[in-house]
Amino acid sequence: MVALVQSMAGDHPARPVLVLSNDPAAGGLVRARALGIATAAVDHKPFGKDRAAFEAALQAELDKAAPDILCLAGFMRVLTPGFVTAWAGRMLNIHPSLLPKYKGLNTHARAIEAGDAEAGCSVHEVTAELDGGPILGQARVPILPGDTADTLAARVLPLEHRLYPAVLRRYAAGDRTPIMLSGANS
Ligand code: NHR
Repeated sequence: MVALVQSMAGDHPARPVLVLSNDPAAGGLVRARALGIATAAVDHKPFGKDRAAFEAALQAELDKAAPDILCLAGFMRVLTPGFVTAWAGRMLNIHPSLLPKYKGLNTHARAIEAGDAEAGCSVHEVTAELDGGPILGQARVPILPGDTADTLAARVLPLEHRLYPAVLRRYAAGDRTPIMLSGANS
């Protein structure tokens, strides 16, 4: 999220208008405020299993800020088709695997367990199919002997911080050509 916010300056076609979290205690809200960005939080817990009511509260915050594009970054609540449809073609996510491999959770552990030679991250459009929308960019790194989910995540993270801003810049300008990054040192 910080990498995205900081990227939107100068000749970038977009500007950040709101950082919105489902966790009122999220550290990212503090960091966003320090960067001068408006913030809001909608705690999902009081809504229990009523995802639609939670999303209506999210949408109310979004209506106030009126963003053109939504970027999920570490957002861990599955969104219902109703919300996703309202934002069709305007919502991105970064997922820590080389999609279509390892949709869902615990991606790095699953890549190691499978004996894969490579892991990485994918930026994709959010559709009703979880982690299944069109891929807009990927970055790959080698999986090394002795890797754990944590060491692998630490190798992927700097590439996430490069890939997502690069994809957003092009997406905001109307370019959906996928961006592919690779290499442990790239
Ligand atoms: N919603 C839709 N409709 N489509 C996608 O592609 C989505 C989405 C919501 C979030 C991010 C995704 C990820 O990158 C994302 C993509 C959370 C879960 C999940 O199972 C799955 C995928 C992603 C994020 N969430 C549980 C839930 O019940 C809670 C898990 C938890 O809190 O740890 O919502 O990883």
